[in-house]
Amino acid sequence: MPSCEPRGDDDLVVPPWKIKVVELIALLDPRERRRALVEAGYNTFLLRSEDVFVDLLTDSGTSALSQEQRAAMELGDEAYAGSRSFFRLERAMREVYGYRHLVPTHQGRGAEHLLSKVLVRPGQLVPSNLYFTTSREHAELAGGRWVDVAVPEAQDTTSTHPFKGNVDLAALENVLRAAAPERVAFVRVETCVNMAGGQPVSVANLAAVRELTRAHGVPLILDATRLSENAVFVKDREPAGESATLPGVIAEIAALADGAVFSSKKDHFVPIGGFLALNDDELAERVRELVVVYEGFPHYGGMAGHDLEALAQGIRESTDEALVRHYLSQSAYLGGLLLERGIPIVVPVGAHAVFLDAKRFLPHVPQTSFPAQALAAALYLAGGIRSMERGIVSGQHGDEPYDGLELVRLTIPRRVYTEEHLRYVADVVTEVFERRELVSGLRMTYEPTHLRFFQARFEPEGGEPFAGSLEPALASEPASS
Ligand code: PLI
Repeated sequence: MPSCEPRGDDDLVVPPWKIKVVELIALLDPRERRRALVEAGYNTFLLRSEDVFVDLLTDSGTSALSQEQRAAMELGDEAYAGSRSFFRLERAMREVYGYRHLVPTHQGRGAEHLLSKVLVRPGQLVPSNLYFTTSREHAELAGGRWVDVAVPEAQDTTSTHPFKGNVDLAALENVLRAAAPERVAFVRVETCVNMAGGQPVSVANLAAVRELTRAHGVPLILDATRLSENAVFVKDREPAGESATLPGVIAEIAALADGAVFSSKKDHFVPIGGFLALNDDELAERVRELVVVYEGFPHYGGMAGHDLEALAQGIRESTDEALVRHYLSQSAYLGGLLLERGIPIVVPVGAHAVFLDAKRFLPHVPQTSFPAQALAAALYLAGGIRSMERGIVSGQHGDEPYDGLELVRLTIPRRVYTEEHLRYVADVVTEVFERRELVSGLRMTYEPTHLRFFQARFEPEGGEPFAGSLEPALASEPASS
């Protein structure tokens, strides 16, 4: 039962917002869903949004704007240079995160690109708590080599470690010791590690990473994309966080790093935008030299003036504890429903999504047959739910063998869906779970060179049975005309 304050881990918090504008959605009939899925090559990225009922592909750029953000957008100063909107954004960033320099970019990967261009030289290492797809790609395009230094629990979907986003300090120290300082480009620590299930990093761990990087003279850069949620986990799970305010913990985490990359499409509730924040004057100058080549003038960096305004307001809203707690309670609630029904998910439930463990969900599908991709396709077929593969398709690196996490992400957009939607999602996942033996694997028919998960295409390994076999589950729905 929902409450204003969460009483247990899985309790929904009553939303601290009400809905003013709605977007209608509709569930296609089963035959139409099958047609849409086949046209999309069994890749949920390639579905049209109008063919989706509940869209849990991503929390990126899919939040509802607040009335304050919309009002602020009216003030957008579209001057090419010296825009008032830039200075309002800079003020908001400094107030909340405390960094000296702000370089806006069109979204997070724009900031990753600039960061890699200025910090990574060929052959240098980038140690990180796991990886994010675009973060690793940019470091490697600049000639760097990604090194995973996450704690082993990050890869264990059943471990209840409260901070599975932590860095393995011994592993990091080994990397730093073995390499001369100039061989390490920077250490990257992601808050609420996306690919591990949205798992937080503790302040104690981050402080220890700070010490190590300082001792070895290597910059420490956060991927602070989901910093607000991480800060709430710190408040709830770390003794030092208990008496602190949410803005206090956010500022404390930010202060432990030399700079941060933000995809503002998540915590900052904007459809587009991101930035690189830095303390070092000279580094910031070098980034500004590049931003004009790749993004735009340093006072807009690929965003419109009204985007800068929505982002400035969004940064402030991301420190509102009631908003962040409600958001976290939605993931916890959905995860709780699935756990009650014996469905294998990543525990503890993380920040922005519930992650189904496809290896345990579909034990009969070998990883080489893309079980998470197949499961994401089955969820769409069964109930029009769009989710995202976060397994071998996203994670496999070149020709290296991959036996890592094989997850399907049910990602919750901020301020968008209600308890009824979440219950519907849980029911559809349950239905597929009950008929899981009918889901067969896929084979890849088209593989793009870069970030293949976005546009790869698949077909069922066994011809048609995959699509056909789930249809009995849909017998209660009206037949298509
Ligand atoms: O999608 P961008 O370019 O604004 O941001 C890239 C990016 C960087 N870091 C992290 C941790 C991300 O999660 C991230 C983007 N994530 C997406 C698109 C997602 O669906 O999770």
